[in-house]
Amino acid sequence: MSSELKKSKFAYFFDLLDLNRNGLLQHNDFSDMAELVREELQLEEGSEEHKYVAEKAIRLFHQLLGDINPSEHQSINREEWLSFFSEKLGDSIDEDVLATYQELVYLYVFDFFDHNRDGFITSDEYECFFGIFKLDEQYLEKSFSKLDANGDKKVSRYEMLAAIEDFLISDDPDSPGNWAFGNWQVKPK
Ligand SMILES: [Ca+2]
Ligand SMILES: [Ca+2]
Ligand SMILES: [Ca+2]
Repeated sequence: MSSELKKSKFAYFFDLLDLNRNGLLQHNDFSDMAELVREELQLEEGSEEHKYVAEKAIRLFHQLLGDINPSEHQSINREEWLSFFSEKLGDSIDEDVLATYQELVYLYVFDFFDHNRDGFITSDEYECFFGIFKLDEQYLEKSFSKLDANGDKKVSRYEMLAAIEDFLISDDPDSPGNWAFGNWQVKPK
């Protein structure tokens, strides 16, 4: 069992990654995401950089498939997702699972959006993240300010990793990291 707060964050994260919003995490959610990033970064189709983005996008999906072992081939449903994360990051925390997903989520949501590769996410770069995942922009500013713990108008790797950890395991409704990916209380469109 895990708290209602955690459950709603896990559910929100599933809905966010389910890019085509069909209730299943499948290969195309991750490859389409890579394609959107390719367009955004204006990478040439088939270039080394494009391949790098595509491979990295799929890594998260492959880890999920290996860990969740879904009943349908290459397709993870919401129940399977929730039961995996409730078991591993619920009342007792599996530190290995936490470390693995903290890093993968970091690579998935941070690295891609650091367009100028300076090691920081600015609010413009974060806006692009909101755009690709079709998140409600009215929460953009609030989310960004929660992530930016030291208030220097940019989010460092350290700030992002701390926020992701909070997002994944914090039971505190006031924890700023709950806001890492927008407002988890509102289902993404
Ligand atoms: Ca989907
Ligand atoms: Ca940057
Ligand atoms: Ca900062």
